[in-house]
Amino acid sequence: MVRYALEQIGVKYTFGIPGVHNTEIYDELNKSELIRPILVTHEAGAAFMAEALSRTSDNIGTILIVPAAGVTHAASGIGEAFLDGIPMLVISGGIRTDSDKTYQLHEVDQHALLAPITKKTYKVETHEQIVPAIFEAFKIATEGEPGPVFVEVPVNLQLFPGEIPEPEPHVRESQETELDHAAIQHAAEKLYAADKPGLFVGWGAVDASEETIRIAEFLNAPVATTLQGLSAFPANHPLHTGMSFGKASVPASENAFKHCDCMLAVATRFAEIATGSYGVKPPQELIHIDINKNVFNANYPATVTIEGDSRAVLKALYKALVALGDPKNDKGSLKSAIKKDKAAYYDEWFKHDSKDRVNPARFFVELRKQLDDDAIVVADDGNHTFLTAELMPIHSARGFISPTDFNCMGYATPAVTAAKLVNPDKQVVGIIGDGAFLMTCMETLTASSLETGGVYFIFNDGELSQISQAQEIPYNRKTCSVLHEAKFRGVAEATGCEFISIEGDAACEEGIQKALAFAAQNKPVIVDVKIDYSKRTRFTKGIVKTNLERFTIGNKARFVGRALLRKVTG
Ligand SMILES: Cc1ncc(C[n+]2csc(CCOP(=O)(O)OP(=O)(O)O)c2C)c(N)n1
Ligand SMILES: [Mg+2]
Repeated sequence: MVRYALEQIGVKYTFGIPGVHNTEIYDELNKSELIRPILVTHEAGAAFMAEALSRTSDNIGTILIVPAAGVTHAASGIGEAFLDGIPMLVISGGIRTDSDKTYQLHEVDQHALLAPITKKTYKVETHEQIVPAIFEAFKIATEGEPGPVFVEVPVNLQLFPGEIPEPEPHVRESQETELDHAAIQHAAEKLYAADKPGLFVGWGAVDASEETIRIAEFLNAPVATTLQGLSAFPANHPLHTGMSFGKASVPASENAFKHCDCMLAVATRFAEIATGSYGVKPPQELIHIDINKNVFNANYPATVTIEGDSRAVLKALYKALVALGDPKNDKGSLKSAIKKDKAAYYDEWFKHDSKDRVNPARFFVELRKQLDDDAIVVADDGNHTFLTAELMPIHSARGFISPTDFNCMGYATPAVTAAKLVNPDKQVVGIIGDGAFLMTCMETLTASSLETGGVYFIFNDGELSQISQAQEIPYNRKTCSVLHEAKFRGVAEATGCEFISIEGDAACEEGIQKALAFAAQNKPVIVDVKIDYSKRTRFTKGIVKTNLERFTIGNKARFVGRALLRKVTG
């Protein structure tokens, strides 16, 4: 029944580890011609892989795990999918429900464990419930704002037969909703009347780039993205400015949005990262489109809210705009100002002396040069994420993924493995902090077993930098954020990956070339990049400033006082 249901909804891979409560399901999947069950090294990796699969393909990421211990291991990736709005099916075995014994192996309330990080959980009680539960789980996982859904299948239902009627085939329901045409007309009029309109787009608009481009061009409006939505608007478009706007954003964004008088925000929740710790100030005229109405007015008040799928709403909005008159022209030379600001930001980085280490801007310029437009870049969570956001232009929709609102380190290594598995014809590269790599690096073994050629660029700075940088000024010490040196060549040897070391700027071109060449032969490659982190990102500088400004005078004095004291006393 489980195999039938998963095949019906089009699942091609499951990720996980077998145990006594799910081997019957594994045995069934082994017989399937449509589904390949994939063995991982840790269930956190399985969940991150499923999450990345959902983000980079039109399929749903599915994990098949043991109860309790598998569930808690996988919780990191399930939580990421939940807070980032990514569909996922979580299937686990369950303890026997036909036994009068307690203290069974793996006996905990899994539903209570998963309730806060799933859209819904199901515990099936009869054979007959299995197929409908999985179909419903799929529907809930993919409708509205997507997310993970959990289904527990007790092991006795797997072990022993039962009589049930022939199950129905799966029919995918249409998710079209009525559009609020009055609100769309209202939004069009406000945007058209604005002097300096601007667009801010998130992950939910990732499949609406075409519509977003049309509107941006019609209005001659700058486009900023969230971190998660980095690929929702092509960075090589002349109206693209960068991640976020305001003081935690790159100069192109900060300047282009400085006098913005009407903002069209699409599929963003104005969450902490995207707003630079809520340091942005959207204009009073804020038009907010989202599929989840709970995000409206949550952090910033909106003048017009439009609930719905971003693509459908943007299509209608463009139509309404065109009916209002001619496209706006670039009289203020917005595009040339963006271009100039972007070039100046790179220059600022090039001028920074990285000594004998790799200058992040040099690395990313070289990487961009060598990657195809449709390549997929996967970042983990840390300083490297914001360097990627600021210095690596992403050219295609779904061409960038990273753990965002759950913000879970360890995401990128398994995510590269899965993204490459389901996109064998695209280049897939990870930008992975050394600390994050240490958490899940064994999923490069999974890549070896699958013969997938992902590239794992480790930004090796020896620290948990996003944290150690924040510790530097207030504490003048880096408690627990300096890593013990790891020899990543050894990881490559252990997992059967190729290994390349990039020690300075001069080695970038050849190192990247070699890595992509190995990858093209389906060999996973670990690249140890001796990166220089001595220059801060705009994001880090911006959020530090914003957070300090928000402190009360008393707390500000306490923090600044301690920092000064520690500077003197060491
Ligand atoms: C699971 C988890 N643990 C801890 C953190 C807190 N944290 C956020 S960024 C960061 C540093 C990451 O270090 P590294 O992977 O080396 O990346 P870098 O910042 O050095 O680029 C830490 C510890 C987190 N986000 N997730
Ligand atoms: Mg690091």
